[in-house]
Amino acid sequence: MAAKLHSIAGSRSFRVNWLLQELGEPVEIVPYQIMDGSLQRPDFKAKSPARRVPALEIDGRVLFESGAIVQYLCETRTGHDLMPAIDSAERADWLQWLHYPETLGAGIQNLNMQHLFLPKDWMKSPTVMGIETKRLAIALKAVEGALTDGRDYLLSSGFSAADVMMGFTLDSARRYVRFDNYPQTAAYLARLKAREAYIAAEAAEGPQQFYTQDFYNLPES
Ligand SMILES: N[C@@H](CCC(=O)N[C@@H](CS)C(=O)NCC(=O)O)C(=O)O
Repeated sequence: MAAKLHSIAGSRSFRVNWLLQELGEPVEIVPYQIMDGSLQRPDFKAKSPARRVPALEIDGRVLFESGAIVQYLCETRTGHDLMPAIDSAERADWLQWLHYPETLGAGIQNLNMQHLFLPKDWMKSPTVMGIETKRLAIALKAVEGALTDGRDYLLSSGFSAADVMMGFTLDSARRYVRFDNYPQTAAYLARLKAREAYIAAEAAEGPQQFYTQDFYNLPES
């Protein structure tokens, strides 16, 4: 039976969608929208207590929290190179890069709230926007630093599930921080987006509907 992914196109559920494509696992996408109340439906609350996506129905249970789902899939599926072995020298790096995208994600989420979802200008705070943009720019330096030795992916051994967690996140971060000062990161993101599984995941979930601009500037102060 195909896994069922509760998903909003272009949200963190993309990580799980993409990983399932990398693994060649069949997936049925159950679509939601961020602002239409669909996340509040009682049947969804039973699957995701914080009423967030992703939630994944798989192996006779439901899992929420994207990083945990990605790690679970890597640990329960075989015949892939998406996770270094537990006794490998790269395992700790893998865990670090698997979870670091949520540091970036927290900032992106706050910026999404400010730029996209607060309905009235008086609700928005230029101070919060400025601080969160700066914090995101600082957090991105770690990614650029990890790639400066010329490696193609976060681990020197090659592509892994940590890149799946990071790739989606960078594609959102670029809406708020220009990547001109992060050339390795920009090239890395382009490399990830060219992957067959990434393209298949995009096609499976359809276009995202909340970003209407390629880049969001800070308001004039
Ligand atoms: N740490 C969680 C965060 C989940 C999360 O916040 N998902 C967002 C979409 S990217 C969501 O469902 N937001 C709906 C809301 O905040 O109401 C994860 O990685 O799964």
